[in-house]
Amino acid sequence: MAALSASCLVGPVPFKDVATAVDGHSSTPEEYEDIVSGLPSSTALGMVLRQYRGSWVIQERVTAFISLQRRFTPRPGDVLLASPAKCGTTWLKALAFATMARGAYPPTDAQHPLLRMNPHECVPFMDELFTAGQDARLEALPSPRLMHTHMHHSLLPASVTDNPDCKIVFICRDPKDMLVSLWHFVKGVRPFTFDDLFNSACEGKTPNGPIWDHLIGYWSTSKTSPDNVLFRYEEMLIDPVGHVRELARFIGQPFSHADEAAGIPADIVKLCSFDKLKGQGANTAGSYDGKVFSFAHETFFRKGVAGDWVNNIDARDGATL
Ligand code: PAP
Repeated sequence: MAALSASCLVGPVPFKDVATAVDGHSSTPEEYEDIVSGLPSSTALGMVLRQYRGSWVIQERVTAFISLQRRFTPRPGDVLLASPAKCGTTWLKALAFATMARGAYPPTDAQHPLLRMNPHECVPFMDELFTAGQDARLEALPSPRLMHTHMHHSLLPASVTDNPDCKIVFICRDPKDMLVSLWHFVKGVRPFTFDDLFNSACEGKTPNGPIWDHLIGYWSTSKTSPDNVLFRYEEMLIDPVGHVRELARFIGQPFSHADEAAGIPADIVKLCSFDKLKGQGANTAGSYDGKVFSFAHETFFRKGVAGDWVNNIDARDGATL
């Protein structure tokens, strides 16, 4: 599809349609490299991690996070999705995009973007764009923008966290299910065992670890700030329509009586359901190609259930898969 011209659009638009029209590249100041080399480091799971402001960050991402903190300028209406890895990001991206963009793209539209592209192509991953020096692509997006990060809350710039015009939606999940999901996701491409992963996670040394600090950071702000909301993957599975309503309210686009009468919330849930998305050609083929990692689109869809850890982790001994 031809790249969209962002100037005449209302967001969010499918990121992939706009991104190809912009080729922003920003260099990393040497000063950032000096900061990275002075940080504590640890090798875990075949990766070099740096401890940056309490979080273990993949070395290649640290300069990106510094750039993001210093250069990212939020706009009124921005919505930031946040999550640890493997907690339901793909689903939340789909639901948030379908909810925010329902005016331009009704969820029953046969041409809906989520039927032709992976949710990660619809909603940009800020950490990767700053790592790849492609953050100018975010500037090309029309407002309101919908974006995603795996960063800890404590690493986000104050211009985002102290900004009532910028909403943050965090999704979390039982860490045991998260680890099992992560293991299946990376096992073909990473040289470590599940025991290695489990033990590293218990030491806090996974990318964007420790998991508990990641959760507590967003959980506590969700309790104190009306601009932060926390969703649990397990609760979303039980009541997806209720969560879509809450999401729409939270971002300031509540469903009208007409939307409800037309069944829009249920249609969004149906469009973004595990089975529907997993079966789309855009998700059975193609790949996500980042500067640090590449993954086939199909690997973002495995089981989509809660509690699968019982089939994978021996509760008496900890981990073995
Ligand atoms: P990411 O961090 O790489 O983006 P993320 O989407 O957060 O991954 O998590 C993937 C999990 O969400 C997978 O869980 P599982 O391994 O336990 O099965 C994946 O199956 C699940 N998932 C993906 N899409 C959906 C969906 N539409 N509904 C429910 N679960 C989903």
